[in-house]
Amino acid sequence: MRTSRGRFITLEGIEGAGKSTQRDVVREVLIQAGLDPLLTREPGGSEIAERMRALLLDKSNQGMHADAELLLLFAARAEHLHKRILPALEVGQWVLCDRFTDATYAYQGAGRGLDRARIAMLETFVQGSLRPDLTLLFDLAPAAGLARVHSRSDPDRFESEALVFFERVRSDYLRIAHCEPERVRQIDAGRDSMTVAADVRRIVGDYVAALGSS
Ligand code: Z5A
Repeated sequence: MRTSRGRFITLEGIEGAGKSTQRDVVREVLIQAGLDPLLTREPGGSEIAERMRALLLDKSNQGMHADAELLLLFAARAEHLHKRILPALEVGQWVLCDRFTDATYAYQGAGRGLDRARIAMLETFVQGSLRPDLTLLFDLAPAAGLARVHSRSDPDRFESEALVFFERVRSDYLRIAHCEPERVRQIDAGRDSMTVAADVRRIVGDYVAALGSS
């Protein structure tokens, strides 16, 4: 199945919420619908953007100014958009991206305390009118998410933040979901992976079916 323009689906949530795990479920639903989605992530997703990601996650860059972090994220996003996301959407391919600009509002806006209006300005500058068509927000208590990722590996620069930082991030994600209920579908990620996957299959399946019948 091909539409004239591809659809842009994003996955959001705090660390350990299960985005990577559930990305495979979304991909499977799309493939079953005859689509061949581009899987990608932010920050990163293209060669130069991945180098910017390394700078952003590197724990030895602890002193990075919040404005520099914000600009670096949008610089990486510009690269990623022009090199991979837009070319795919333009030829009708669907794009499935692990995190996008909602993460910037949540982490840099609420987490770091940067002005939302400045983020909105950069969003329009870099993306024009492009916004995700569908966003799955995996909502989880930060203590539970951090316990999942800390048992996995050495924490990166973001994962080294205090619990209160992630509480602000989570609250802002919930604010966004409240403001845009059509685009952002909130999923309780505190349940076991199979139960979460059933919700993901239903939401994405319904979304694809609705487009097919419209
Ligand atoms: N960032 C930003 O600040 N601003 C921005 O604009 C953007 C990003 C775009 C990217 O790091 C960092 O960049 C991110 C925000 C910042 N902060 N951090 N850290 P990343 O891509 O490396 O990190 P992540 O996106 O948070 O990925 P993650 O830590 O891997 O989380 P996840 O993908 O949501 O979870 P997962 O890998 O699927 O699962 C984590 C573990 O939990 C794993 O062992 C699973 O087996 C387990 N898991 C998953 N689901 C479950 C359930 N349901 N029950 C029990 N255990 C589970």
